[in-house]
Amino acid sequence: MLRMLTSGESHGPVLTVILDGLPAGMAVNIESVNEELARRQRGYGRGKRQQIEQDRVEVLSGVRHGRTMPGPVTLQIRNKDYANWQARMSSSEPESPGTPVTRPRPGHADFAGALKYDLADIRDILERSSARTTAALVAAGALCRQLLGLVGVEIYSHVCAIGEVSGPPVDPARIRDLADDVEASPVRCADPDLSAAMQAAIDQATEEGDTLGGIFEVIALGCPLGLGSPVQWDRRLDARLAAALMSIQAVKGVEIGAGFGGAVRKGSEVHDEIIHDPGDGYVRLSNNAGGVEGGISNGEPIVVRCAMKPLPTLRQRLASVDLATREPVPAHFERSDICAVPAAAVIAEAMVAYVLADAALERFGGDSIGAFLAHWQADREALAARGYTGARWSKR
Ligand code: EPS
Repeated sequence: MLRMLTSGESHGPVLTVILDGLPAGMAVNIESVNEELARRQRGYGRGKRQQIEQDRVEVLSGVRHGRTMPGPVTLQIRNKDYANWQARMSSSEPESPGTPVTRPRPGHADFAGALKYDLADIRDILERSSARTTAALVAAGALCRQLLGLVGVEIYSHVCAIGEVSGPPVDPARIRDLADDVEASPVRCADPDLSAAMQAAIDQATEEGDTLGGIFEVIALGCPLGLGSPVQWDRRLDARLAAALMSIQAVKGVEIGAGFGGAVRKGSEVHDEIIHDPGDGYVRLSNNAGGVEGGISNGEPIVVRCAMKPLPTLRQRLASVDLATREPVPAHFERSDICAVPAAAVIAEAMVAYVLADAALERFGGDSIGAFLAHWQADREALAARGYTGARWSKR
C-alpha cells in the first residue's frame, strides 16, 4: 500500500525520500517531522557530524496547504556538511578527485561493496551504505506515525543495553509513563543509574578508540487488531517488522515479544492465555507473543527488540588489506560515532511506523483520510460486536 524510496549520499548535497500511498487529505505537521529528525540526531556517543547538521525537512511534493494530496510526498533534507565536501563529492569530473579510499573497514559494506561494484574508490559505496540515509527514513516514518496517531497508535522506544551494561526488562504497560525520562536520558534509558553506567561505558570506548553496540526495544501501544495476515509469507506482520528493522545499519538481530528467551521455556509458560471479561471483553494474561500471533496483530502492545553490533569505524584500527596493492594495512578511519544505539532506536520507531501504517492501510483502505477513518471506525464496531474492545493490555 505504501512505498518508500530514499536517495542521497552521506556527504552529497541532499537526502531525499519519496513516500507514496498516504491517503489524501491527511493533516501534515512538518514541525513534528523536524522533531523526529532532532531525536535521531541526539544521543551520547555520537560524532562531530551531528554538531554540523541540523536536519530539517523541505517538502518538495505531495502536500498542499498542510494536507496530503493524492500524489507521492517527497521530502528533502540538506546535508550542511556538503559545503566541506563539494570537490570530493562533485557530480562532474573535479580538478583534483582527492585520495581514493582503498582500505576496507571490517564490518562495513566497504569490502564486499568495492568488489561487487568493481570500485577503485570505496567512497562510492560507503557514501550510500552510511547510516546518514536513515534521516530520510525517519522523516517518512514521521508521516506514517501521524497517520497511525489518528487511529490511536503510539510508538515508543528505549535502550535496554549498551555494550555489557544492561538493565531489567521494562513492562510495556509502563512505557508511556517512562517516556519523558527516556527522552531526557542521553542514552534513551529511563533508569538514571543505568543511564550513567551506559554513558561511562561509552566514555571508556571513546578513550580506547573503540565502539559499542547494544540492544533497544520499540513498543507500539494501541495497535489495532488484525494488521498483517498468515495467508502468505510476505503478508505476515512479524516478517515485515523483522525485515524493516533488520534493514537498519548495524542491526544484526531482531526479536519479537519473548523472542529467543521464549525458545527455552515450555509452551505452557509462553503462550498468552485468553479470558473474556464482561466489562473489558477479551483480555490476554501476558504478552510473550509481543502483540503478533500468526502474523496478525492481536491488539496487545507490539514489542520488538533489536541487537545492534558495535560500529565498524574504529580509531583503534583493525587489520585490513589495501585493495589497490593487496598489502596488509590498518583499516580506513573517518569521522564517525562511538555508539549510535539511542539514534537507532529512534530510526526503529520510524521503521515500525512505516510497517504498521502500511498494514493499517491494507486493512482499512481508503483513498481519502475520511474513508480510512470511517473504515477503521466500522472495524472497531464489528470487533466490539464480537466481544473485542481493544486497548486492553496485559493485566499481569
Ligand atoms: C550519520 C551516521 C554515521 C556518521 C555520519 C552521520 O554514518 P556512517 O554509517 O557512515 O558511520 O558517521 O557522519 C559522517 C559521515 C561524518 O562525516 O561525520 C548520521 O546518522 O547522520
